Amino acid sequence: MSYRELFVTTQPMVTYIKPGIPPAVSVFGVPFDSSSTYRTGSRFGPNAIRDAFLNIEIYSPRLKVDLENQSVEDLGNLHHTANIERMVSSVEKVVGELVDKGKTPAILGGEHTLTYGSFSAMPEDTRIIYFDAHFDMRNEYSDLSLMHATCLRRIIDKKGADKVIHVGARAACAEEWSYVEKENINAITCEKLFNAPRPEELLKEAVKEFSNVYVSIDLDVIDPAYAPGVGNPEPGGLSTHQILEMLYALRGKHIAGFDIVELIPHYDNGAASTAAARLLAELTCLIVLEKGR
Ligand SMILES: [Mn+2]
Repeated sequence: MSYRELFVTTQPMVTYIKPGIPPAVSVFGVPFDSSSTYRTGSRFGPNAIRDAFLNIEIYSPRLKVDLENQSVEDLGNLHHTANIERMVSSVEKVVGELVDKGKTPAILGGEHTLTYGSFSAMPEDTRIIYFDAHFDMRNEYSDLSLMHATCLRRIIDKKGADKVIHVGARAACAEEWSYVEKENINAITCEKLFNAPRPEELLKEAVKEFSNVYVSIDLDVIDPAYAPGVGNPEPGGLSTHQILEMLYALRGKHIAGFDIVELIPHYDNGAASTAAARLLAELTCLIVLEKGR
């Protein structure tokens, strides 16, 4: 053993490997925020989530999985670029390579735009569960056709509306609401969620027929009272407890990959970053359970 191994840490990287146990997830960060429409700074999100993750308990009493006994690998962050197409194409290539190797990508944003790249690399039978306060289904915004307010629209253009389950909408322009209706998109809006006795049952029902899912979480789906550090805060959202219940409803599904996006540490008080870390931990535990480890 060297002094480096004894005294020097690689944190905030969250790699820890238990001998003989392949990594449950392969974490990588996408420090990209060049097309943010309101507050910028989500490029600082990935390391803030890592930092929070290193400071929460990673035993899940609910799922009875102890991540201390599992392996997680952290690949680091994507090289910074301000070019949207280049970022999206790099994400698609990295995710495609991970999927080919049988690994499960866990992506930390950065802007939601990255999901266009990551979901493009998913196998054709994968459905996306898109948690967001917004629909992200504008056709164009800020003179851009691919950016974080149009991301899901571009995914639908490419993969089809039947691939999408949207959860948590409460803020979108009139054109997006009519687009959702016209395309018959499965949207579990906040209005539906808050009128259901057990909101997580709505998601359970929506994914009933699907075995492979990709989970994309814009932290603004959570109410700003619980997660203030996001790019486009929107009142009237889920509590942290409610989104966790939604994730537990996915127990038994094959989660092919996931992302947690739009954290802006500079507007946060620690609530959104620890919520992101908790979501990272619980999603990883669900993956461990599904892999039967
Ligand atoms: Mn959003």
